[in-house]
Amino acid sequence: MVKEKTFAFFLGCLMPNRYPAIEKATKFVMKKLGYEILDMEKAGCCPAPGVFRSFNKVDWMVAAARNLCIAEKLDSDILTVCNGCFGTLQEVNKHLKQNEEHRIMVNEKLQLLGDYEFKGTINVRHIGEVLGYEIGPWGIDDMIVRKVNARAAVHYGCHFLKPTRIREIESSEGPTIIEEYIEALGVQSVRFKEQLTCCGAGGGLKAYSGDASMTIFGEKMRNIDEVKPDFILDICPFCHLQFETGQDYLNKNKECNYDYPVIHISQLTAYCMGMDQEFVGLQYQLMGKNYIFGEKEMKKEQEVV
Ligand code: 9S8
Ligand code: 9S8
Ligand code: COM
Repeated sequence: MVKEKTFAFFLGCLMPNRYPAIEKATKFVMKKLGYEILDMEKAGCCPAPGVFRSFNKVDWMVAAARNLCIAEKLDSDILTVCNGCFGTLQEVNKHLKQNEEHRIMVNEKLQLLGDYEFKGTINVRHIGEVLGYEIGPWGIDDMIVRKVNARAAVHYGCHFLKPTRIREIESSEGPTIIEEYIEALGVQSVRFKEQLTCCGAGGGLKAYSGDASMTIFGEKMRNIDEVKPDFILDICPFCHLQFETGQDYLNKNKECNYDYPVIHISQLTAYCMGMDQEFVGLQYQLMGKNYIFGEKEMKKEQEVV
């Protein structure tokens, strides 16, 4: 039996290396909501679905199963804050629970790595659906100490909803889970053209071809810029990286002039639950940019209680 209100926190690669503030914000939020967050010692890369799965499906499953075993030993469901990590871990977990032949094969290989055996006792969750469905906009009311009156361009990314038959969250054609959730934080989502397409980073594209990646991203930014949001909200550190560094790239190389703050759903939630801006990491992300939560726009905040 998995422990109630406890999660094994799967960090992935990007967040601890590039965005520790997202990690800190996530822990802050989950603690406020009464959850215990456990470290997954010796966890490795998930490994990224769009990259490793394409090269070798067996190795991809084995490496993912090893991570799943670490959480099984903690008797806890996994919490991820990254679409890619969710994509891999949720899919391999479901697949190995159902496919005995693959489970036996993967377990044989796991033995070579140490004391690991996939049993299929846990589930894998993404912060977007934990906040959006399990806790829900209705469940955070008591914890909210300030709201942000601002308009956000919500970027879902690919692996959170797709493939829908495996994710089983909601339709990838017209999702509303994140929109409805952030409304409770005072944020209005503004729809933009081609909203649900890729940010251009995933599937190894950013590493393989910076040019192709920036072409896709450039179009995304043009569509976002058309509706002039106050900030961009994401639910994935890899999309986060693309939106942050990509804007700088377009400004330097394509004569653009973007300065949209990029905020992960954990950071936004932590801020509304009272975490200091300094720790939420926003002062870093918004440095020299459009200070949504900084002095310039402080009046946009609304103290609720
Ligand atoms: S791990 Fe290694 S590259 Fe990454 S962050 Fe999220 S997807 Fe999973
Ligand atoms: S979109 Fe397409 S593959 Fe992905 S989830 Fe995060 S990075 Fe941006
Ligand atoms: C993106 C992960 S979040 S991957 O690059 O598609 O594997």
